[in-house]
Amino acid sequence: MPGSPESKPIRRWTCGTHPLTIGERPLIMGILNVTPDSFSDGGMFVGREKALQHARRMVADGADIIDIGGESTRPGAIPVPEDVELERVIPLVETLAREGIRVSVDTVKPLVMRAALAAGAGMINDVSALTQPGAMEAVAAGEAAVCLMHMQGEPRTMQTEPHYEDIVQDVREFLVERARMCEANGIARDRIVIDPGLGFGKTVAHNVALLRALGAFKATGYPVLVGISRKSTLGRIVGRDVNERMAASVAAALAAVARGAAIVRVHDVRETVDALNVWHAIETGSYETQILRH
Ligand code: 7PJ
Repeated sequence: MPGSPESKPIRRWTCGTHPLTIGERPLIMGILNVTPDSFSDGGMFVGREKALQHARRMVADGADIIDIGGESTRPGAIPVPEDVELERVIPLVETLAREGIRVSVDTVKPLVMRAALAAGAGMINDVSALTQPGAMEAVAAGEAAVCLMHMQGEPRTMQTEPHYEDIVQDVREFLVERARMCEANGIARDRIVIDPGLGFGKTVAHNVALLRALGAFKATGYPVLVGISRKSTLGRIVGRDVNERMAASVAAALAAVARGAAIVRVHDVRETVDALNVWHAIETGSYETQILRH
């Protein structure tokens, strides 16, 4: 069966000081957005406390990693200055890492990467796959894991007529090339995760094709991360606004895991965990809870 636990190789995955095992069960990455549009009510302190509470809630609901983003990468988004991003993200990394929570930082900036690693982040999640000058060196200097994501163009313009020769081949080749480059620059293989970058310079058809072909990404040997939660492709399929896409997101996460995703990046941790636990029970015949709440 695709996605049944026996079919997945199990290995240790370096994620800073909190190693994880990849392949034993799907891992859940909970999304923590600290861009002002997500926390528009009140000043930084209120925002910070709320953000921490939300992170702890997601961990209690079964999240393995909290992905903190201080710069919006949504289509059309404008870049944020370095000092603003640092101020939004680093105090959260410090606090959560001190509490023993695994943290990933969603950034493209080498300076933010270095600060995040020094503050205890276990993973750097880079939507530009370490292509910014200095980014590769910043990650190589630490021990944390890295997620290499594919994006065509840049957030400001990426949704204007994305084009590929062959969507699956093009994206996979790019990711394998970036991963090899990382290895050549001293980032060990067991620190690398790849991500097809759903919604980043892709049409609905491209995103669906990539999800259907996740097996081709898994076959590279690198663990695959999938982020589809609440994205417009799901809106297009079900005809719903962004805040009404929970069921669609859970369905997509399940389908991604069934096709080989090792990590799913989600907003709705509790619901995703429940769905994956039920699916796992039916796949294996064992109803011992697979993903535990805390
Ligand atoms: C992704 C991401 C994704 C990874 C965002 C959103 C847009 N990082 N950051 N993969 N998406 N690795 O969540 O809608 O798909 S921001």
